[in-house]
Amino acid sequence: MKLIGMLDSPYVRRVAISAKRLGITLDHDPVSVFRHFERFQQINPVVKAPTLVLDDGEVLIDSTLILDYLEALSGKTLLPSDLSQRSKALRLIGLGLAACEKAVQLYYERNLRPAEIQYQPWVERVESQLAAAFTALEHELSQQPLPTDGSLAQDGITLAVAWSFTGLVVPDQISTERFPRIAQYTAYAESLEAFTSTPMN
Ligand SMILES: N[C@@H](CCC(=O)N[C@@H](CS)C(=O)NCC(=O)O)C(=O)O
Repeated sequence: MKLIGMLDSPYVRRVAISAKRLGITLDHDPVSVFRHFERFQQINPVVKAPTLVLDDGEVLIDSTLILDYLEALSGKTLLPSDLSQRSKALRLIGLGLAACEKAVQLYYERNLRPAEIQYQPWVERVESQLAAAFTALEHELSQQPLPTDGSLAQDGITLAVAWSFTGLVVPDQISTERFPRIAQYTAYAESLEAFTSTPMN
């Protein structure tokens, strides 16, 4: 199986890290959705990262759907089976994915759209949504911290990947002082082998 996409994409990175935690070895082809658009198109005409090409040639997209497939394949899961713990994990994952989406939108707005046609109300809306996602995540961690005992599940992976990615592409939007629990948890996650062996850049 081949994972297509750059690790500076939070979605590609969460799949790559999760696969390692599930004990699945993926070949990785770091094709960029921008710099290698035509090459990406040949693999997947929709040009979405991550793309997972299965051994039989089937092409999957969307990190959450790819993770669903990899979990089914491995017979393991990175989600709690207890329903109440599962809903807490799903909330963190949803917030982390929303943060990724908003950071990506802001990055595209700043780097792809010419300055003279940028629409400030849209930028401010996205910035407020990004801040809201991290504020909610910080609150969740204040209510129930994630374990830092060597364990790593999908909520922690997605949260840490979202924070590191935001710090990479729109660093002015976050600070350790404002979101200390997220920053602290991310420092823990980034020190684990699954993360250090899957660097963003
Ligand atoms: N919901 C998707 C989002 C994937 C996504 O938007 N990836 C970006 C890279 S970070 C991408 O493919 N961008 C190219 C484009 O949308 O044209 C997922 O979880 O995989």
